Amino acid sequence: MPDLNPEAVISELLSTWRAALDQATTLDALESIRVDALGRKGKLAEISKGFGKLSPEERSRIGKVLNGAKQELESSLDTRKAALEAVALNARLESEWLDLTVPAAGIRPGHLHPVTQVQREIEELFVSLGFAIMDGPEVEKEYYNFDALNIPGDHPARDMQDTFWLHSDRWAPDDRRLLRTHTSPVQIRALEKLGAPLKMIAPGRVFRNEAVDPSHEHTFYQLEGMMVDRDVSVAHLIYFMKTLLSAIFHRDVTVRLRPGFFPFVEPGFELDIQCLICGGKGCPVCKQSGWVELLPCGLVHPAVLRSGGLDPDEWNGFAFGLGLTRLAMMRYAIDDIRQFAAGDLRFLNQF
Ligand code: FA5
Repeated sequence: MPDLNPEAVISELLSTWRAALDQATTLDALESIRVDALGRKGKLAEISKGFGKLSPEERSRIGKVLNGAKQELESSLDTRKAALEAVALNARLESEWLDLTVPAAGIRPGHLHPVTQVQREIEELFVSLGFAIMDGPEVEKEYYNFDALNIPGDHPARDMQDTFWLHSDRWAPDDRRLLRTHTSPVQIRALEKLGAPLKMIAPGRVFRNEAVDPSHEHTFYQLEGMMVDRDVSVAHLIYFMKTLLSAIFHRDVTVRLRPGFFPFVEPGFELDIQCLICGGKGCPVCKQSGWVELLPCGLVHPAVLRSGGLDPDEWNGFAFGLGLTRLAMMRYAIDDIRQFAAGDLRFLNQF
């Protein structure tokens, strides 16, 4: 210890530290004061090293002063640290402050999928024409999807619809089920349930094991339509098809009617629409043909009427199977069918 009076030295140091503590604005600054004063190699430790040379009385007197200084410093350091931490916390809270009473920006309401929008429009139209809206199961019996529609097991028409067959121990081997390949099974279900005369539409999801491309999906929507009464003719069919298309497109669209084969209609037609993506010039959607298959239809085959429990000598009718997803493509000029189920909100929010 230097020869100076230790009490005077301690008192001098204390006043320096008090001033430094008052000035300290960071936790780092506090730490360096603590190390300088109370650290193992700090100033107070230095002073206590000289205690061996002191008389017992001096040691006791100066020891008390030293301890008092330590206690004061420790407590001042704690107090100052708590104050600095409180300032830091306040600053953080201030920067993160949010006013919970400010009204929210508002929930962004969702909206119907474009295919559903078109479906609703067609439903409204047909309800106004006196048609019922029917529903059928997506997991369908082989009987309704094929046999009852005049497509027996060995019929080549089954190859036109590559099918997802389902397997379960719960179903008897001769009770085969599948994901319906079209909405036509609802024709039979509707006849069984409501009988004739009948006017119904049946929108819904259908499935095919397709090679997917801009106009083909494995999962897509169709809208079946059926009218059964006495003396229904092709003229009725064409009237309803024209009414449907002008209601959807609100303008003249070019269509063509050509013969088409479906085992459940006779005669059968394909109603194609001139491609609205390319205006008929040819593009990937219409496979460069200028035409899009949209609305196959025809007069109900007598075998189908019989499957539905009706006498074909008394009743006849027409049926159609609108490609609803393709119609939505034409309506909104969408050049890739895969957009509909991709779940991309940037696409969906445009409708
Ligand atoms: C049928 O599914 C018949 N059940 C339609 C029918 C009903 C004919 C009643 C006569 C009487 P088709 O396989 O052509 O027919 O499909 C009907 C429509 O569904 C097509 O014109 C097309 O618009 C649409 N379509 C067919 N396959 C796909 C596919 N993979 N992706 C998207 N749309 C498709």
